[in-house]
Amino acid sequence: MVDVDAILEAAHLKNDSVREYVRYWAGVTGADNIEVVSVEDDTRLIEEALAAGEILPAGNGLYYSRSYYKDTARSEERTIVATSNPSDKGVYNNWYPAAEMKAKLTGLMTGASKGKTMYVIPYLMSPPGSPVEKYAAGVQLTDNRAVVLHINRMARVGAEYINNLADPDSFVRAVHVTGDLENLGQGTPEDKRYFVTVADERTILHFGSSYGGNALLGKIAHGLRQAAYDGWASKKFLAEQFMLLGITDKVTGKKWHIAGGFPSASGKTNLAMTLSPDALGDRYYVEFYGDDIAWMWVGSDGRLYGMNPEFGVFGVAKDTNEKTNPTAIEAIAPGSKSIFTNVAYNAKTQEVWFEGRTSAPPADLDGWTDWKGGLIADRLPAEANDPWAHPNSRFTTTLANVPNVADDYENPVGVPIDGIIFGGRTRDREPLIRAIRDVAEGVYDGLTLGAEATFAADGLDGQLRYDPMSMRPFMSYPEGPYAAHWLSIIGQCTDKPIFAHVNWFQRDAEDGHFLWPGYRDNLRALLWLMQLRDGEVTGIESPVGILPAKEELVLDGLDIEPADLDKLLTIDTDRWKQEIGFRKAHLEQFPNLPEEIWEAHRRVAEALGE
Ligand code: GTP
Ligand code: SPV
Ligand code: MN
Repeated sequence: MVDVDAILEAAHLKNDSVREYVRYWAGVTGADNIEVVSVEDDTRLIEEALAAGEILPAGNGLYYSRSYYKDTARSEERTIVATSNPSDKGVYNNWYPAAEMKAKLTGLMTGASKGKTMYVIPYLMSPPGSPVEKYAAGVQLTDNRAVVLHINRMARVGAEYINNLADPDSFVRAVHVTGDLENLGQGTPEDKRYFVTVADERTILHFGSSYGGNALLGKIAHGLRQAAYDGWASKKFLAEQFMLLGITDKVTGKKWHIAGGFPSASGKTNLAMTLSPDALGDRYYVEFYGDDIAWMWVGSDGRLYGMNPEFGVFGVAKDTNEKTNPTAIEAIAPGSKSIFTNVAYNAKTQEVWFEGRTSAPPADLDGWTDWKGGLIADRLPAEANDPWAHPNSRFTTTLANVPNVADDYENPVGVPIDGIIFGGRTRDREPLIRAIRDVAEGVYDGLTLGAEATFAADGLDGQLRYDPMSMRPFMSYPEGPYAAHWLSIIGQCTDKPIFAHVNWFQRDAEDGHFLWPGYRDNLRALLWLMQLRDGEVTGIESPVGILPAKEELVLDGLDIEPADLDKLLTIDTDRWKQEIGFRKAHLEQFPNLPEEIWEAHRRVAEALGE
C-alpha cells in the first residue's frame, strides 16, 4: 500500500477533506502509485507519455493520441444523473438512486487501477475570484496519463486552487477509472461502462472510457451537469452548453457580448472563433471567450453576466481549415502543444490529417494510418471511401493559443451578456435569424430547440430531435424546474439580453446546397441582432419573432444568390403550423412546466393562426 499521506504532504496538498477523499479512492481502486499533478508537470508528463507510446509526436510541439476504437464519443445511454431524491428525475437526465449507483461504481472500480498510477488533479472551472468560484473547485482522480495531459489544457490545474477553499469540503469529487477497454462490452447488453454524476453529493464516478467527453470530468460532468444542478439548487446561476463571444464596433467603440446554445457538432466552436468577413474587418472585431460552456448569473447592476469555466478548447477537427476557421488553425499550429485525437496519423512524417483539412487527402499514402491505426495503403477496395479520421475526432489546445481570445478572458467579473441565441441544424423552416424580445418566448424557444433528425430514414417528415437549450445530453434536473430557473434568473435582470434563434444550415429544397454561406458571414446576423437591441433597426414582425429587413443586413462582400437570401428571410407558415403540433407534444412530456411557457406557446400558435 502506498503512503498516500506522505505523497500528498510532499505535493503541498493541504486540504484535509481532499486527503481523505484521495485516501479512500486509492484504497478502492488499488492503484500502485499516487501522483499529484500541477500544470508545471506537463512537460515531464508529455515526455513520459511519449516514451510509453501513450501519445505520439505529431510535429514540433504537437501530439497525437488515439482512444480505443469503440471509445470515441460521449455515450448518452451510459450517462446517468443520480441523487437521493426521486423528484430529481427528469425526462432526459437518466436518473437513478444515488445509493444504487455508488454501490455499482464502487464495485466496478474496486481493484481496477491495479498496476497503474492514480493521478490527483486539483482544478478550478473558473478564473480565480469569480462570483461563482465557490462551485468551481474540483479534484479529478484518473489512472490515465493521456487524460491528465488533456485536463492540463482544458482546466486550471494546481494544488493552489483547492488548498484555501472557504469551505474545505466544497470541491467536486471526480473519479475516473479507465477500465479494461477491450473487455467492457461497449454497445452490447453487457455494457459495463457507467458515467455517473451523483449531483446532490457533488461526486462524479466515471468508469470505462478514456475519450475526452467521458473522461475530462471537469468539462462535461462538472462544468455542465454538476454546475447546472448547483446553479439550480443554489438559485444563483445557469450552466449551459453555450459559446460566448464579443463583438467590437471599432467606429463607435461599442462592445457587445453574445452567448448561445447549439447542440453538439452544430457550430459553437466555429462561431466563437469567427473572424469578421474580410469586407467588414476594418470595422468589426470579434473576440473569443468560450466555445462550449458558459456559466451565467445576475450582476449587481441588473445585467446578466457570463464566463467560460474552461481553460482550453476541445474542438471538432472535421472541416477545420484556413477558410472555415483560420483562428483554430493558428491555435493548433506547431509549438502550440496541442493534442489531436482520433485523426489520421503518419508515423513516418509525424503529420496528422482529417477530412476537410485540405480538399483531398494526402496523395502519397506512405506511412498514413487511419483513426483505428490501420494503414491506408493496405485498405481493401470496399474500405476505400471510409473516412481517414473519426467524424468526432478532436483537437485540444489552451485558450491562450486562440489568436482572437479576448484580452479580458481571465477577468473573474465575467462579461455582460447582450444577446442569447439558439441554433440547430435545420434544413428548412428556420430563417437566418428571428429575434425574440419577450423573455418567456425566448426561454420557450430554447426549450423547443431542435437539431436535424435523420427524418429521411425514419419517416418523421421534418420532425426534429428536440434538444432543450442544447442541454439534452447534459440535463441534470427535471425540465419543468429547468424552465422555471431560467425564467427566474433572466427575470431578475433589470437590463435583459435579447433572445434570437439563428440557422446557418437551411438548404435548397431541390439540390440541397446551403442557402447561407455560413462561418465568417454568420457575424452579419449577429450584428443585425445587436443593432435591433440598440434600436438602430426595427426589423419586420412575424408570428415567430422579428426578422431582418433585407436592407438592414450588412451585405458588403457577401456572395449569395438573391433568391437564396430572400428565402432565408421569410417564414414558411405551413411548416411552422406543423411544427407547433410537434412542439406541443414535446413540451407535454415535461411535468410542472411553468404556465408562462405554455402561454408563450399559445401566443406563437395563435399568431400563426393555429
Ligand atoms: P461540440 O464541440 O460537439 O459541442 O460542437 P460545436 O457546436 O462546437 O460545433 P463545431 O463548431 O465544432 O462545428 C461542427 C461542424 O459544423 C464542423 O464540422 C463545422 O465545420 C460545421 N460548421 C460550423 N459552422 C458552420 C456554418 O456556419 N455553416 C456550415 N455549413 N457548417 C458549419
Ligand atoms: C460535445 O460533444 O458536445 C463536446 C465534446 O463538446 S465532449 O467533451 O465529448 O462532450
Ligand atoms: Mn459541446
